[in-house]
Amino acid sequence: MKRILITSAIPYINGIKHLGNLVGSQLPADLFARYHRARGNEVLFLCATDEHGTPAELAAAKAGKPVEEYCADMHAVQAKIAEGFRLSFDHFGRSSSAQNKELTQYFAGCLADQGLIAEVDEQQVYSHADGRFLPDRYIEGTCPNCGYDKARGDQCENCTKQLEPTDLIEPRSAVSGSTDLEVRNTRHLYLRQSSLRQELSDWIAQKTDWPVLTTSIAKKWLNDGDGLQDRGITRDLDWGVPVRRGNAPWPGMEGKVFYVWFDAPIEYIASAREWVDAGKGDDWQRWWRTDKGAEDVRYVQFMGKDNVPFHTLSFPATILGSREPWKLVDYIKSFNYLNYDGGQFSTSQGRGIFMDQALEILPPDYWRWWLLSHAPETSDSEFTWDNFQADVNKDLADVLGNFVSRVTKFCRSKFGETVPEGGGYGPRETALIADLQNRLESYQTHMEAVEVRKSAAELRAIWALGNEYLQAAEPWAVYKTNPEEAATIIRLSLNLIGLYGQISAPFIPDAAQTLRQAMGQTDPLWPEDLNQALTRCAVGDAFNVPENLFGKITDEQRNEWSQRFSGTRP
Ligand code: B3M
Ligand code: ZN
Repeated sequence: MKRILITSAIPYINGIKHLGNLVGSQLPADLFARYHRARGNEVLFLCATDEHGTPAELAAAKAGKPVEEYCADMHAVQAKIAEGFRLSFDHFGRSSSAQNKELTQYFAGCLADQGLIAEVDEQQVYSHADGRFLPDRYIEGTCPNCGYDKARGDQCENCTKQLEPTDLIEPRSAVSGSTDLEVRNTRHLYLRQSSLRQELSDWIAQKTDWPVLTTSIAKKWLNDGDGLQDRGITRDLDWGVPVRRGNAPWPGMEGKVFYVWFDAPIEYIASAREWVDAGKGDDWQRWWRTDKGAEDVRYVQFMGKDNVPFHTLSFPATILGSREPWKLVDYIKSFNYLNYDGGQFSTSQGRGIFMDQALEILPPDYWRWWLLSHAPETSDSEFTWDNFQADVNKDLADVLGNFVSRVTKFCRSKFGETVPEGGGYGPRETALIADLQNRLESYQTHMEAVEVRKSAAELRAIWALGNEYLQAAEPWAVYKTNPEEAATIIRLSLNLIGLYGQISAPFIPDAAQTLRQAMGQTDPLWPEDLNQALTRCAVGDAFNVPENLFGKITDEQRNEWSQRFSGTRP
């Protein structure tokens, strides 16, 4: 039995994620977790909400709620939607947890003890009326380039020019509108990650099995020079992990918090502590400390490509720099972007389909299947309603659903709702089982290698084998002259349904469960021995006909939805 630690990038708290976010981290992580659990491995699958930083403050202000309350509410919303998609986290934590505060401060203390923290004086805009320093995007004014009067201190969204707050004409606070601003000195902590450059470079050089997307981004940042500059890990904000050196105060850092990207990955560890504190597990160090049992854990992370630099360089710098035996990631699976109907999904513009909306119109299996079978692995991929309708109807309704329906209904009408006896297998059955064996092995190989699309393609091919067999064996014709042979065909076909209920579960957990229940198999047992798996539905066992496993998406629905989701979300 292997032990596998799985984390998905933790979604920001400021709103509901779109399907592009889902397919780039949480969903493939869930696929992998479900697969490994089904193979009998010990899995710890963790995720959380990323709750600190300016975006959370801004979103809370917009919602008219105190930030703590906003985050608690949105965490509950995201957790419920995650359940809706059947994301099987062992724990869905919160980066604002007490556990993460303590660990973040602890890591900062370790890094300081190792001489890896520098204190740097900077200049920043202070607002007297607000009584606080303003992050760049909290400052508004007139763009010196195009004259737009609502340009932000980091960028003008009218002409897209990148700005410094001091470039703005008549700058004012976006919080209060006050123009009583001044540039002040402020001291910040910097993580001296440039001194870890060689160590990180050597570590990444060993990772020859990582996806090219992951290593190419990591190497670009390492070799460009500007990626591994020392980086500021503190901010002048109220909302965040207060800056402390372990459990001691940090002189000069009063009133400041750690930068959200410093504490967010530490939440991967904190989430395991939350899991234990919630009574769901009894030892988190066994997963995270190589001196406490984690040396035989395989740790796999999932994320979109924009998060790769933080996971290949920044977070490993925190871990390595602590000089303590924390578990480093073993494999980083990263994804390109999913586009939406000729453009990009966009949270800020409300463009595309968001997770809550998706569940309002179709059950999770439809989305899981389409998204995973089109995962943007080697390049960006695109969601279009035509393609979604065509592929879901073909794969789920015509191939899988149709097979199940034809076999069970035919059996019910000719032999009743129990597995018929029939005789021994002929050459066609032997050939089918050999094909299944090959396909199943390659399905497993792709799953082990975290090749999502290839895994989906194999599963689809395994479903298709059932249909092809049925088409060639023609039990409905054979029945007229040789009912015993027809019974053999149906006995094997019913067992195929049971098999599908086992091996399809990582992709389409609900439908897979329906199939297993229909065949009287409640336990998700992986077919380690295929021949044995194909006899689990024994002669005389009862089964049900699952009604409407997958309805087809009609043209009317497709037109209505593509219309409904063509604009931006209000
Ligand atoms: N919250 C960004 C994102 O959701 C960020 C990931 C943090 S992973 C530690 O894409
Ligand atoms: Zn402008």
